Amino acid sequence: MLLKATVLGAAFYVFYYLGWYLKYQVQVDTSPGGAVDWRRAQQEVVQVFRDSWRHYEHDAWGQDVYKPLSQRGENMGPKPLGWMIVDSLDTMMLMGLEDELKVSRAWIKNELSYDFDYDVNVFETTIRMIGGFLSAYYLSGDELYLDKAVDLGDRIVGGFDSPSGIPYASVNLKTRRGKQSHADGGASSTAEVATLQLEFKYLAKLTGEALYWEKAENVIKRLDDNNVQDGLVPIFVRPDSGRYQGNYIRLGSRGDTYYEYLIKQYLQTNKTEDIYKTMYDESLSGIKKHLLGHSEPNKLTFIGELENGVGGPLSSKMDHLVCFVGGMLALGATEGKSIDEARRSARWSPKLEQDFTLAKEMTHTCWKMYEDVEPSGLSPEIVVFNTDKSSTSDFYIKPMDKHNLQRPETIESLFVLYRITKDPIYREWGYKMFKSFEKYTKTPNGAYTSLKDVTSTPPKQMDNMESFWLSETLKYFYLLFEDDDSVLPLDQVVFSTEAHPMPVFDKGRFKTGWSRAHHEKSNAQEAHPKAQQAQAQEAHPKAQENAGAHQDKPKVLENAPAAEKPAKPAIEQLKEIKDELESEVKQQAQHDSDIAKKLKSGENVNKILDELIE
Ligand code: DMJ
Repeated sequence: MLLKATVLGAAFYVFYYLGWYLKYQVQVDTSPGGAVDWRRAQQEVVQVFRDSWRHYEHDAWGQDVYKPLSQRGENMGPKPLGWMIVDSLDTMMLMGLEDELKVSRAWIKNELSYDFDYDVNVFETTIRMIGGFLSAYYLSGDELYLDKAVDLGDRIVGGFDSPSGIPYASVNLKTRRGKQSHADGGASSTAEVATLQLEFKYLAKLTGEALYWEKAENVIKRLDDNNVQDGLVPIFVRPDSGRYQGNYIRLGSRGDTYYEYLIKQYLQTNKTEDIYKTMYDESLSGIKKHLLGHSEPNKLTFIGELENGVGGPLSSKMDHLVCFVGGMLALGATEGKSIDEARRSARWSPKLEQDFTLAKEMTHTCWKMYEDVEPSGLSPEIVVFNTDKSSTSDFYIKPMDKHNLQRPETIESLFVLYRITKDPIYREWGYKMFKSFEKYTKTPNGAYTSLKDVTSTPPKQMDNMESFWLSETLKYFYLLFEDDDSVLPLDQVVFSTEAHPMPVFDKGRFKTGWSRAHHEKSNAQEAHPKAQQAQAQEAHPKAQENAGAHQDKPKVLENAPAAEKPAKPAIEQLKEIKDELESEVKQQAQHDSDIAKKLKSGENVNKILDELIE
């Protein structure tokens, strides 16, 4: 008996240990051909979303701010804006969380109104709320979300009514009047005013309302009128004059998404608006020329800051926010195709290969900002790269910059790079990052929160969960572990800066309504006068309701969104216009000759005139 018990006990121990070992392997063996089951990794992400959501629902339902440690919430103004709920809708659709969606929709329908006296930030409200509604509408086709986007869009667009058309920092939801920033001498952030265009142009496309389109593109025109050196823009701009304020240049806060939305505007309208591509390319060569640095001892490529403008010294400080750059560069080089396909295409060039290499280098640097940080394996908000030859580590962290807000930029780049290259390394890095978030940002009661200090043991937590944890970070983790490339394909969908997917579309009746003042050659004169006339006639949303605004019907995710019809080649468009004009001329000639015949035959002149008037 004793012998049997000993043998059984030993066997049990061996099996138990083996089971634990295998489980451990699943968690850490991310090597190529290793044991990670990506489907399961994806379900782990869903579980983290669910837990985050469940606690928010329980502690702070409907409120804009969530404090997971003190288990309470609050609103930013007198009434809720839907910050958490609206920003999360498309992630829930993607993950198939029907129950959560149902409750959220009901709350939006019954509780959410924007008709109250409160100043909101134009940029944040656009990217999180309007963007959230628009992508929810795109994925579900549910009109409630479009109606909400239109209602809020009509309020926010008042913020563009400055002397220059550059939006003020804030706008009052009730009066729809813009308010300049209380700080920064009343200037707006460059990134903020130049990161509204995807949302307002898609809103224009869906409603036919030209005002959204014109206001949004005018901002880029006014910025471009400043004719900056090498496409690098200062981070503040004055809504009164449209002039830049100061000469601080960076791709971190207040500068970042200006560059992101240049290339994404080009992609959104199916590569028909070259003006944005030209501007993006200019900026990119400016970045390469003036902002790149390399750390010691490992020569990590970083993008630094020019506190005194072009020509001044390069600071080696880099915000985590800059980490979107890897994804942006990869998207710009390949236009969302796989790298193999892009390389085979006629447009591929040594310059694009160089852009792509930079994309990989920057993504690697951003991964190191996680991997090299002990004990958490999570990046701080800001690092300073060491460039001194004697350095023993690539970067250091200042005491005030040790926090981690569960930001998405690095995982966003990993997702884009993985989709484009299929190199498993990006998933492996991503999975390790995910496990670190899971381990260190989980609160004692199972919610998720941000960190105060990624370097302390254990990492100190902070009492706040941002909505972008749900709308961006977890969405990009989920997509990184998705095997099916037809889920939100990168050449058919553009992700907003808040990770809200919107379709690539033909701009149809809309046109690029501006050209670059300081460039001899006009980039944008493409619209036939007839097209302009048509656009003017269709300015009101209601006029559009039945006018094919949904020609590319939004699809639910199981049937991954289809591409819009590709734009017709210019030569075909010109032919169509020519045919149309010829037929108009013929009709007119026929008409004239009919009248001449009638007059000759002595028909009553007044009758003929009546007919003509009619
Ligand atoms: C988000 O709101 C957006 O990604 C924005 O572009 C930058 N800041 C946060 C995430 O870090």
